[in-house]
Amino acid sequence: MNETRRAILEALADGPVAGPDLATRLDISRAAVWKHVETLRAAGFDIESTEDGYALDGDRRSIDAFSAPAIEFGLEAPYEVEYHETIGSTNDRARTLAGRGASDQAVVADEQTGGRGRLEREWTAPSGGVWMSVCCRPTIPPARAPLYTLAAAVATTQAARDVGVDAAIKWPNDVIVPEADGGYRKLAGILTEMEGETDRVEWLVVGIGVNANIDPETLPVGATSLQAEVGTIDRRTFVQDVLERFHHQRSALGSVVDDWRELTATLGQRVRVDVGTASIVGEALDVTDAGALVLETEAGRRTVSAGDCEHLRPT
Ligand code: BT5
Repeated sequence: MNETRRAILEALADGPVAGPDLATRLDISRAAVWKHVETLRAAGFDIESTEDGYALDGDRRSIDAFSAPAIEFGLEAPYEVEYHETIGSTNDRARTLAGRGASDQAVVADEQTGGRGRLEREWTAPSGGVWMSVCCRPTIPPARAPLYTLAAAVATTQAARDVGVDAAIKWPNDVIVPEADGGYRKLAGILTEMEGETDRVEWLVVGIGVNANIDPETLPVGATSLQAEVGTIDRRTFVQDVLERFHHQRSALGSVVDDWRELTATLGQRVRVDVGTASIVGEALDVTDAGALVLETEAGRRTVSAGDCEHLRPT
């Protein structure tokens, strides 16, 4: 966020301040103060003109806006946010920014017109969702990159639980809402892309797509949304929660798998994992330190590092 606007918000968080006082404090003209306040209002900040000056409710939960300054305000994680009403794919945009050297940059959109899933599958992303990609430049070998995907799945599941949704992780990266009959609906998906060499990651883009305030009728069969589960949510605080939790996870990569195990619905299930042309059926026993799934099959124990996993209903 623009430094002057951040300073104005910080000043107002302590109580009302008169325009001329703000101008003196920030060493800018009164007209400039007025222009910045108008920009903040347009971004969704509820700044009133009172007898005592400009006034803002300092509680970040009271700001009902979905925009870059609103998401950055009070965000306790070091990400810069770029917001788009509509965009092709936030992952594509984050990749472009990563190619230009960006780091710790989040790209957030209300709607995507060319959202992508894994293996170039289509990702349906109408207005009302949380479509977000975070670009990072970690100093890790490529073999540890899948931990970033698990970290995003953990963060998203925790944030969904924070708004009251009984979410769980389906290996490796789907956030689902389990149903009483053993079935489940997909709430969110994650797509991680990276560039690097054999021993070093150059950049990682972690794409997180959450069906937030969306009618599931407009989504593919088998999908659900936060709105369908618990009603309309505040996307601004939800995104802040995901970013803060993701940051916490990526700062402690050694414990990501343990947190993932706590939140998964896959372990203990009979599953089918499609790995390219073959399918493996077995009981999901555990995940390795690198996030690969360990299966007990009729032919013995197998470990798969990538694939599409389906929970099979008990026979
Ligand atoms: C994923 O792929 O689950 C990863 C989705 C990542 C989307 C985010 S949004 C922000 C960022 N920008 C992007 O362009 N992408 C990322 P996969 O496991 O391959 O699942 C894709 C399959 O999920 C599709 O083939 C559909 O069957 C289904 N699907 C598509 N849209 C969906 C939705 N909104 N909700 C639930 N399921 C959906």
